[in-house]
Amino acid sequence: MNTSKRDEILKYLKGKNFLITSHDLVDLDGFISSLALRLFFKNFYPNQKIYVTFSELSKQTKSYLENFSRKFPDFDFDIQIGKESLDIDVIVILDTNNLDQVKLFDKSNLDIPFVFLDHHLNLQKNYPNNLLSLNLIHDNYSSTSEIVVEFFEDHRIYIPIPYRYLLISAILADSGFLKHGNNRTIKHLSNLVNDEVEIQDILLLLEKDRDISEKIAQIKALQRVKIIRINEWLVGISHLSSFTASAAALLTRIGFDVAIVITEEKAGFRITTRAKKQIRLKTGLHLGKIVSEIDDVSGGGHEGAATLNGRNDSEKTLNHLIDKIKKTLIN
Ligand SMILES: [Mn+2]
Repeated sequence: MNTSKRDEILKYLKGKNFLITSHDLVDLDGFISSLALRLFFKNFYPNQKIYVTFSELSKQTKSYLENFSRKFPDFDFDIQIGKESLDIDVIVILDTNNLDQVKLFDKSNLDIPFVFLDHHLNLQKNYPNNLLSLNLIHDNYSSTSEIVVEFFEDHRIYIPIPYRYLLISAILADSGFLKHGNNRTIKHLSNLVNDEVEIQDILLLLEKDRDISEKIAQIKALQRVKIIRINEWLVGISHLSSFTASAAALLTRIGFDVAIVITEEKAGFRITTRAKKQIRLKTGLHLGKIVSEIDDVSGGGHEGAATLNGRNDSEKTLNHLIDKIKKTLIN
């Protein structure tokens, strides 16, 4: 499946210098899929310049990398942070198809062609310089890393051990330790595991130590939560200044079917949403679609997890969001 599309991308990039990047505050999947994709292309195009640059790493990515570097002290990440590369012909953007989430470039003057490889809902934005026909966007994959693994599988290219650790980590992290995975996810993992890979070591690498500020944030989110009941479903709404994703996840763990956490920022606001699987299956709720349909904000995501960013009236956007969720739940 999609072999020809992957080959088209490969062909297109031949002879070009390019940059691989991902969304801001890059998570493990964005970070690792970028690294792995460069490794793949280096096999074919050893003489082309291939850069990997991110605007900023997320806290979780940083802490994972500390653990990883202890296990593989000689591993050279060879990445740049926050620096635009000059001599490039193309940009490959991983793990998002929303330019608003890419902070490395000013999107208003992005005059270099670019292509998306992503597993979020296709927003079909038709950006002027997007090489639309080369986009590889599969919202039925649980991670971008899986999309990248298939490049290696097409050409039976051996993946070195450290990269196996990285890719398995990314797939586990993004699939919520298989909660959002499918048979294909397990097949990919099984291809990545070999005798030199210890899955228990990988689980250790992925362990996050929650610091006290995160614990306080989660407790505050609980103190502030408002409950809306719609038939048999519970929607929880809270607000926080940081750790919104972990607070939203917490709310769904303690009993809310949908969690909404608002954060006011200097330049606007952000709303993080999560929905449990059961409510999605029974009602067809798709948070990614809902947030992409709200006016005057930019948003995207998956069925069960989506984020939106806005500038002006957070109250109005929140009401709009709740109305849309209600409509889905009542129908
Ligand atoms: Mn991802």
